[in-house]
Amino acid sequence: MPDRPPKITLRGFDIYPEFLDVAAQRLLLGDLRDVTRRAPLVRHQTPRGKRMSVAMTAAGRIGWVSTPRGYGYCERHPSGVPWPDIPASLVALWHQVTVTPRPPESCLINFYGQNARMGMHQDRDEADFSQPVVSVSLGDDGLFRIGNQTRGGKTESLWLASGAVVVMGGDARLTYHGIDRIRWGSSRLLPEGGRINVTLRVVM
Ligand code: MD6
Ligand code: FE
Repeated sequence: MPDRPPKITLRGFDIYPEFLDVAAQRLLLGDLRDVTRRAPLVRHQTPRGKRMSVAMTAAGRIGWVSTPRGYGYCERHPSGVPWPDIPASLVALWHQVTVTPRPPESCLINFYGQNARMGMHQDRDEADFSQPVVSVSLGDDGLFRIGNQTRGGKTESLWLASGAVVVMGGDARLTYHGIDRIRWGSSRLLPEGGRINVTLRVVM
């Protein structure tokens, strides 16, 4: 077994900048393509009627969707099909970087095109904040900004490259965070460019 990849801690987030090597990134990309074939990426509308710049889909018993009527977890893709199963590779990764006995129930897949970004937010649509959220990044670098438990205040940023894993748990579980921009063309993993971020969560 090779050694665990290097880990840094920033404001309570555990960050593994190079958790997956290129071979593992390619395998995961194949698993995600199997999901998006059955549950295609969608650019949701926010409750304020704006289209999100990030395109999303999900795997697992429940996925997250947004419409002008509200947002939250839902048992079906907007097309009406149930979400595909979470790829086994991601369930294994979850158990490598967390200590919870519970398996992830939802895997959100976010795709960032050239000008996509994600504003500062808390992940708080889940029932149990003692359960962590784990993210994996693929493709172009994304500038990840970490703030505080309440909106505003000083922030710190770092670039998440392809293969990076972030664990948001413990005291950091409700910390504000977002993606300011991506560095278009910085990775060749996705032939058409862009960035994928998947997050694994216990929802119920
Ligand atoms: C992203 N990530 O990296 C957005 N949330 O594109 C998140 O919002 C996120 O990376 C919770 C835990 C880890 C994350
Ligand atoms: Fe988040």
